[in-house]
Amino acid sequence: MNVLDVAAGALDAHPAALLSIFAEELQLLVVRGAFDPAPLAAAARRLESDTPLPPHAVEYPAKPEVPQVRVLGQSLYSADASLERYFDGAGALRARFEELFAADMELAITSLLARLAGGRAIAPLQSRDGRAYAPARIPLLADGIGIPPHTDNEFFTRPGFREVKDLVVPTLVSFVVPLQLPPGGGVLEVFEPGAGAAGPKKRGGGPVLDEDLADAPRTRVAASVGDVIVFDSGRRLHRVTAAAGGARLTLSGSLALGADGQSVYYCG
Ligand SMILES: O=C(O)CCC(=O)C(=O)O
Repeated sequence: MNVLDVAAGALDAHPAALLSIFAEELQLLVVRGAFDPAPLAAAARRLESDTPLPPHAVEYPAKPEVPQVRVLGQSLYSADASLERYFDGAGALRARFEELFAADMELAITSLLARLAGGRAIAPLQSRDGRAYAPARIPLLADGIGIPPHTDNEFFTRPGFREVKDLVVPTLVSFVVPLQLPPGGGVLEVFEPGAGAAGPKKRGGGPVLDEDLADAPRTRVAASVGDVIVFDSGRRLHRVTAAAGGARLTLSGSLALGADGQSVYYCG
């Protein structure tokens, strides 16, 4: 796996790192010290205590019966085909972000990504009728909860992606901004190609499960609040181990190259 672990101050040496992920030359990028951790941690504390998040079952195609991951903002992969509720929520989410973060986080993240995008614009995804997709989502993994193994390109088969699959090249890359990391667990693991494949083969099909991955080669992503993780979530099997000793909160979103190849679009 090709990994680039770089301090935010040294990013200018890697002006097309994001494009390298789409091109499958790089799988994982960790930008250290991209943001001041204090306002991120403060937002996480508020999210945890003041405002209980609405529960959302995260319907990962890999394992829909997993315990609930709560998400502020609706993930596009759990939206229905009408997208009515998703678009209503997207506006509310932008307003909530303004209130939660001292800085304009959408601008801060897109400015960072633009430094890695080889001159491509980083633009919010818009529907054909001009409605704005959500900028990101905030999944909250309570103690004991993780995200099961999956690859994000599977989301293109979901009802919420009905329009998106015509607007972009159907390969997703994720960005993850940790807001709060638990003392144990809650670690992103990115696997080598073919990891765990023997399990579904033995079962005659279905998804790769946690128990298939015991000996699978992987990269565990050690990050801190203030860092940004960008990785080939579309093609690389990945999971987040169960949070232990506290909750894990991240501000996360998906990136895709526009169908014309000139812009990189983001959505939650
Ligand atoms: O929260 C993370 O570290 C990864 C989230 C994830 O599974 C994804 O972006 O597809």
